[in-house]
Amino acid sequence: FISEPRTIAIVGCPFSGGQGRLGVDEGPIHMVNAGLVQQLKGLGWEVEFDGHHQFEDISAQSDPPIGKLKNPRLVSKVTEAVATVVGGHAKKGHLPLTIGGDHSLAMGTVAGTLSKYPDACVIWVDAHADINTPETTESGNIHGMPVAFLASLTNSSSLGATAVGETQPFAWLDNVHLPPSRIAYIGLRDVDAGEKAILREHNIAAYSMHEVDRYGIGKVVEMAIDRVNPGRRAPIHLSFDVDALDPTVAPSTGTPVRGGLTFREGHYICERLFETGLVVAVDLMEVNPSLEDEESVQQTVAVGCSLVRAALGETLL
Ligand code: 5AB
Ligand code: MN
Ligand code: MN
Ligand code: MN
Repeated sequence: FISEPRTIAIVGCPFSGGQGRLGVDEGPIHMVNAGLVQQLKGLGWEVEFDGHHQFEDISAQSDPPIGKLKNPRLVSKVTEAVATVVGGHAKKGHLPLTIGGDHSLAMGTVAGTLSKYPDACVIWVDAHADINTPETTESGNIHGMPVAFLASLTNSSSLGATAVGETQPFAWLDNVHLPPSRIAYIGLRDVDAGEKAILREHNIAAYSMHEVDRYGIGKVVEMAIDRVNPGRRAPIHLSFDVDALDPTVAPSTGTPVRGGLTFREGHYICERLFETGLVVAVDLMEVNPSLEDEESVQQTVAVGCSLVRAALGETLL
């Protein structure tokens, strides 16, 4: 059913419009400059990388907030383009590896995965649940909302009024549906009150740092897989926000939260998912090389590359 991809297609997404801090758009450039392509070739993959996406033709001339949402037109257009690119690679039988950029990009990556694998499930590794709706968001930053759109907990018509004749931003996502039963979180520790209500209401599989402490990461990963992928046959999309790691491990990121995953816990998740043979797409998001000192930047970029290698087959022995 899943023809095991032998080729990785790197989708570099220098994009920061889903949040307010400049620099996260430099994340993918730094990871590629750190040697990611060679590292993945070293694991035996064919690697296709045609340069970073520039989203050149995408500019929202005038992009005032709609309701609380910031840069809605730009984020909608960029993520729609990402969905097309990721879906295209997946349909060719390649494994798309998307490097961000901010996590709003996952609206595109997961939609792209679903276009090829409609029964895919998502393992979302993050300090945050990224499941705010246009109603619950306090920041208005769309990188805190991708899961709500993917799971159809909101849709384009709930954004509020746009100009007459304007295409509603995110209308392209309205017929994308990731059932809430196919999302599992690992690493949560900074979940907004509105998001907690949503997780409860939809009975979404959520393993916070409390569960990691209680059961250990080994058990948590098995529980997460079993909840979203009971027969262990469905394709898995791994969306890894580097802020899931503790800030001492990955300091250069826009919304760090203390009490996170250790270096090994983060890598274990990636290694174990790869071992299932079910991973069809990987995202590594939210590395921001403009934050913290040079050593922290190097450390964060290196850990980003090493998480990706772990998710794509690097083993310790
Ligand atoms: B990230 C917050 N929940 O909605 C919000 O880094 C943070 O992609 C979102 O996980 C963090 O603004 C988004 C407070
Ligand atoms: Mn996060
Ligand atoms: Mn939808
Ligand atoms: Mn995130």
